[in-house]
Amino acid sequence: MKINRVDFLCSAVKKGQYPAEDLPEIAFAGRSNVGKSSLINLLTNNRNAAKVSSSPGKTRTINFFLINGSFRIVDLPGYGYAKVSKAVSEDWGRMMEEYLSGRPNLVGVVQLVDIRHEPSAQDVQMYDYLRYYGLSGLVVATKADKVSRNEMNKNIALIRKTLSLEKDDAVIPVSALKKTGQEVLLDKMSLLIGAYKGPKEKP
Ligand SMILES: Nc1nc2c(ncn2[C@@H]2O[C@H](COP(=O)(O)OP(=O)(O)OP(=O)(O)O)[C@@H](O)[C@H]2O)c(=O)[nH]1
Ligand SMILES: [Mg+2]
Repeated sequence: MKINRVDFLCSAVKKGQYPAEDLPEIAFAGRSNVGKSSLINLLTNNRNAAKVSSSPGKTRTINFFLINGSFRIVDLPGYGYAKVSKAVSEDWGRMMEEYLSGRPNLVGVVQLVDIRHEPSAQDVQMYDYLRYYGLSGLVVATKADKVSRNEMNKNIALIRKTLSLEKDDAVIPVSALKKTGQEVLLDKMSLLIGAYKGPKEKP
């Protein structure tokens, strides 16, 4: 799959602000500063599609992007940023829960982890949550340019073990800096979109 068009649609903090449920969506989750926005810019080949910043906690809303006029990429707010107040982190939990548990056109979530570190307790919690909702299976290890090939293999094995991945789950190393790994991820995303059969029945 190639992305040749990206349109920013809207930022939302609650359901009433989401776009219609008419197109399949793939969301990106991960701790603050892991590189979610940078990855979206890499995939869409657009340096400014999503805001990237050197100060963590930049993305505080759920941001919807229309891709090739046919599906959406959703940039979720990051977790694990120590400096946010209790009120902000409660808002975060409510916002994520509302989106992840109640979006019938969500086909999958790409979980991002930093290739340099063992996944944190919150990463594990997030991935378990995705698994519970049937949204798991695709993990991206970001900032692959920061490790040697040797370390890469070792760290990917650690990521697989810590997140208790199944054999069929993928861990894809990517680098937004070196622009590597995006084709493999786009192909996986294309499979998810292709398998979409319309919105899930609401319970
Ligand atoms: N070396 C390197 N740096 C990266 C890469 N991807 C992102 N970064 C840097 O990591 C920092 C955070 O990137 P963002 O894309 O804003 O991260 P985010 O996950 O969207 O962060 P929040 O919006 O705060 O949740 C920025 O300084 C990026 O330049 C990468 O592949 N390699
Ligand atoms: Mg961001």
